[in-house]
Amino acid sequence: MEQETENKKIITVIGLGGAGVNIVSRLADSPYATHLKLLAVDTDSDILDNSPLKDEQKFLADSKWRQGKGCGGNVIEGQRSISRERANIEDLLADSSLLIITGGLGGGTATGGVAACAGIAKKLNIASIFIITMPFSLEGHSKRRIAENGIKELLPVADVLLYLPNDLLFTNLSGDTPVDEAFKMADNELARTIIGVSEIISHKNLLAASLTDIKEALNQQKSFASIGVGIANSSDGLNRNHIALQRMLDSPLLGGMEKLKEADTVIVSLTGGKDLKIDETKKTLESFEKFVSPECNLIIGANTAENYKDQVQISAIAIKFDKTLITPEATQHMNFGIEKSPVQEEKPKLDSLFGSELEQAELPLQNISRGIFLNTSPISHQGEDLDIPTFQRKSIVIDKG
Ligand SMILES: Nc1nc2c(ncn2[C@@H]2O[C@H](COP(=O)(O)OP(=O)(O)OP(=O)(O)O)[C@@H](O)[C@H]2O)c(=O)[nH]1
Ligand SMILES: [Mg+2]
Repeated sequence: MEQETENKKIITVIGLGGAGVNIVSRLADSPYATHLKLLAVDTDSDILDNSPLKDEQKFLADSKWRQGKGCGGNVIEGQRSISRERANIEDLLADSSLLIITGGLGGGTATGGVAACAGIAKKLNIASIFIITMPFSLEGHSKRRIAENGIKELLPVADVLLYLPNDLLFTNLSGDTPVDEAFKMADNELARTIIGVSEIISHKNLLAASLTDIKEALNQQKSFASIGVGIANSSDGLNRNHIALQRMLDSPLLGGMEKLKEADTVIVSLTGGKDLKIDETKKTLESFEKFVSPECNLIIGANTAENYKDQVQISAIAIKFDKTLITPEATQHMNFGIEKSPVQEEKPKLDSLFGSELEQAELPLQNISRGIFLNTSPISHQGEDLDIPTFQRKSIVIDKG
């Protein structure tokens, strides 16, 4: 049985609802996502028709009852529609070893459907990772509430949940950016995150972490995660690993080095072209021990892939297992992206930590304190995201690829 699981390594990404279909469509454009099986599932036929995905990658859910018109923001309908397709979705997932589900919470199809998808994955004994967005503040309270309720439903059944606030994805955009354009950029950011996660899961050569370790980490109930992805190529300078690592640590979706320090498990992966050097790679990955607590289960892996040529990507998922009862208040605090991390303003750059050789003195993590923000509510429902450190706003890298 375990042998069977090890052999079958198909990672399926389901994009659920309108946002999910768009994110998966972006993945289909990316040369770095060719190892992923992509599926777009929606109750809205227009959204699917407008997607450049192939017909066999599209699945119109519950056409009998919804008649291809979507769920119009009705979460109960979304839940019913995806549940009615349980058998078909099981068939679509029959060959998969891991399921990544993406979409935007706040509407009907994805908000209602995510928990049903998690249930299907559980039944098939497939680990499930949810990478989903929370609505913009400007979309209003009611969407936010719908999304938060969706999170509460999802928590008990998802293996890993990364939920990313749209506000954070957009902090580096000017106010006059057209909404369509902004969503496209968010789709790119989400697509990049999904590729990062899948790289972590599928690392196979150079330094291999065992799939069993990873599944064990992912299969824990009620785990909350944040992710950092950093990419660098030869045009960034000689030490691409160093730069990719710095960008990973600056990654807005990670929420700061504090997230690494607090994590129970950190899975980190480095992917590069065939020119990737083993010693330099090991050094970079091993330096991670300094970023995490001594009790942390650190899983590291490295990959080479043809399509990376002179590029290096470092991805890290910081997972914290929840030992408390989930309350609505707690749900707010689990919003990783937007959680205030004033400490990041003080975060030293790798250059000063590592010197040019990446071989370093102790990181001053012990000195980190949340200061006056320690007991404050991390989320602003309405206003701008002025609490997000400036460097975070600037460091979003939009993948145009
Ligand atoms: N990244 C991204 N987010 C989007 C996009 N469109 C909408 N969203 C976000 O996702 C949330 C849900 O919207 P949809 O995906 O359209 O909703 P749905 O799941 O299709 O639900 P129904 O249309 O009600 O059936 C919205 O509140 C937005 O925050 C998009 O194109 N890209
Ligand atoms: Mg829709």
